[in-house]
Amino acid sequence: MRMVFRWFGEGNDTVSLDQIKQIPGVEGLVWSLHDVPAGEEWPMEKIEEIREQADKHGFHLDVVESVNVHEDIKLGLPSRDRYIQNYIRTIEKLAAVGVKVICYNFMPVFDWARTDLHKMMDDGSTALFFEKSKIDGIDPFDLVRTINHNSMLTMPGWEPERLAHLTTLFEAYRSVSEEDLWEHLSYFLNAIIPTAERCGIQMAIHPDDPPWPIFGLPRIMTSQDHLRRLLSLVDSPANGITLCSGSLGANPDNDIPAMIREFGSRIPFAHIRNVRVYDNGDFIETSHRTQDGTVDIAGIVKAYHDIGFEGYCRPDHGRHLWGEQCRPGYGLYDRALGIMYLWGLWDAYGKASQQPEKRDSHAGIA
Ligand code: CS2
Ligand code: MN
Repeated sequence: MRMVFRWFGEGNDTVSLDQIKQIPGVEGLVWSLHDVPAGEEWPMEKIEEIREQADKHGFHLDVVESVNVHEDIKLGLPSRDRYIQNYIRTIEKLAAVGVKVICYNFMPVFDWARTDLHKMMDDGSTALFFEKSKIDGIDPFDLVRTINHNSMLTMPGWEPERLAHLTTLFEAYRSVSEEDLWEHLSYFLNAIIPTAERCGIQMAIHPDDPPWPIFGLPRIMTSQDHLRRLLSLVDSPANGITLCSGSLGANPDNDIPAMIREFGSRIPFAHIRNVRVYDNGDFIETSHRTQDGTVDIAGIVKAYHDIGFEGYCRPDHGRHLWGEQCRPGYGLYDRALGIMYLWGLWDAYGKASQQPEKRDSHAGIA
């Protein structure tokens, strides 16, 4: 298991590279060009800029999250071919700087959705919360306003330019069924996977969050059956999964350890997060500790350990602790605690006997 940490870039993240450097076992950054709109080809100068910053701190940039998919591709419009060509060129450029995994998602209009970004817990921390009845009754425009007003930084997946055309988008999706969306995903994958294969990159789809349709929009990446179908669309190692335990875990019917055992090497990237799911379907993001939520984090790490997982892993989200002012879900403290819990389990499952190579060379001292 290779630990990585999501970083939004200089001036766009409250967590610094110096801080990330001090979290045990983090070897690379999960990054993106957050200011390039979906559908555009990524400029090499901007990629190089991030590379320089990462190099200075000794981090690799093997994992990108996300290269966003333009809505015209998801809608299956004729203009999609142009955007697919841009996507392909971006894959080639990323391969040229050594990227190994590209995470993406195929959710119409909205990426993840929550009703409250700072729900107060009884211990004084706050966390992202999803209230099912509220979503059923809310106007999507209000949700956009809530998300953007409650965050000091633009939330990934909720970029203003993407949401500016909300009415038109809703209109366009009215005639797109789940089967249509599958077809559009298949068209996209058949177009890009040969390039990914040739470049040595694994594409890794992120499941829908939450894993059910919202606002009447189709959602197709929500269960083990769906992930199996995804893998069969193009049967290539380059067509893989970002297995997000937090997204899938919001539906307690999803057995995540079973997915790990079934999909194995087709999971190049693990997102690990716990959620507590309530009887009425609401859920809140909790600490990573198994006992704090509904998701069997210990069982998940055990499954990864058992299959000899050598892919990348990141703590998905964290709570906001100790008064930290940060991008919702992406503070330093709780994600760092999460990493130590994950390492604790991993080591307990068998790696603890591995000692540092040399004890007499002052390794690690500046
Ligand atoms: C992430 C997603 O912050 C999050 O909830 O897990 O936004 C994820 O980055 C995208 O869905 C991947 O395309
Ligand atoms: Mn995730």
